[in-house]
Amino acid sequence: MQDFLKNFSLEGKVAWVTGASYGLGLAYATAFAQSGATIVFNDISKELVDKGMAEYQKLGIEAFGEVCDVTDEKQVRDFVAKVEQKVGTIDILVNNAGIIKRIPMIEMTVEQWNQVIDVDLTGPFICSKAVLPAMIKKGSGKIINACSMMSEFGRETVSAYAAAKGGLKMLTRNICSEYGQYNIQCNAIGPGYIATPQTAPLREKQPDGSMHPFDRFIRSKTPAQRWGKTEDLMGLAVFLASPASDFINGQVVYIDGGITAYIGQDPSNLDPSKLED
Ligand code: NAP
Ligand code: GCO
Repeated sequence: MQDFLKNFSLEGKVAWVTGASYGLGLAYATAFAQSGATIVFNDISKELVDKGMAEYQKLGIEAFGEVCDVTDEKQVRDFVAKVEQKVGTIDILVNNAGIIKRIPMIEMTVEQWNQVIDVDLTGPFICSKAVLPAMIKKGSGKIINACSMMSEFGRETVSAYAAAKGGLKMLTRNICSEYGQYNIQCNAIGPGYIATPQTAPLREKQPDGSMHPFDRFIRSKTPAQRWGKTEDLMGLAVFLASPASDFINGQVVYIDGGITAYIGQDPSNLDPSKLED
C-alpha cells in the first residue's frame, strides 16, 4: 500500500502566506515549514516584516519576507517576480492578510468600506492572479483563502467585512471553476472565533474584571465553549495545502468548535469559573 502519509508532506514546495508576521498567518506558515515547505511571506510594513522574521528565526524557520501591500498590484507582481527569481515558483498561496472595521453601517464612510473590501477581497484577487500563470505552467497549485463565519452570517457593525468574506467564498468557487482543469485547487479555511490580535477587542475584560459580553456570547454559541487557538487551524491548513486534498476544490472548510452546527444556549447558563481561557 502506498505510504499514505506522504500525501500530507509539503517537501519541496514553496508556500506564500500573506500578512504572516503574526496571528493565523504565522501559524499557517509554521505548520507548512514543519511539513517541509519553504516559507515566503509579506506584510504591510517593514516593522511587521522584521517582527515576523524574528518570530520565524526563533522557530528555526528560514523564511523569505518582504514588505508588500496586497492591494497594490505592482507591489504584488514585483514581490512574486522576486520570489520566483530568489526562491522558486510559488506552489501554495494562502490569502491570509485581512483587516476588519467594526462600525455601524450607516456611520461607515465609503473610504472605510473600500479599505476593507480592498484588503479582504481585492487583495486575494490580485495575489491569486499573480501566482496562477506559473501554477498553470507547472500543472499544479494550491490557493487557500481566509474566509470567515462572516462568509455565512452577518452581525452588527461588520458590513464591509461580511461582504468581503462572502465575496471571497464566491471567488474561491470561481478560481476552482476556472482553473481546476490545470490541477489547481482553490479552497478556503473558515475559522470560527480565534484568539488573535484581530479579535482581542472582543475578549477584553470589563473594568470590573468580568467577561466581555461578546466573549460570553461567543462561548454560549460554541459547543466547545472556548475561543479557537491558532494551533487549532494548523492541521487543516497543511491538509488543504497538500496532495492529500487534490480532489477537494471550491470548498470552505469551517473550523469553528461547532458554532455553525449549534443554535447556542443562554449565555447566563455559562459558569465563567469553569471556562477555559
Ligand atoms: P490579524 O491578526 O489582523 O493579522 C492580519 C495580518 O494581515 C496583519 O499582519 C496585518 O497587518 C496584515 N495586513 C493587513 N493589511 C494588509 C495589506 N494590505 N497587505 C499585507 N498585509 C496586510 O488577523 P488574524 O486574526 O490573524 O486573521 C488572519 C485572517 O483570517 C484574516 O483575513 C481574518 O479576516 C481571517 N479570520 C480571522 C478570524 C479570527 O477569529 N481571528 C476568524 C476568521 C477569519 P496589520 O497588523 O498592519 O493590520
Ligand atoms: C467579529 C470578529 C469575526 C472574526 C471572524 C469570525 O468582529 O465578529 O472579528 O469577524 O474575526 O471573522 O469568523
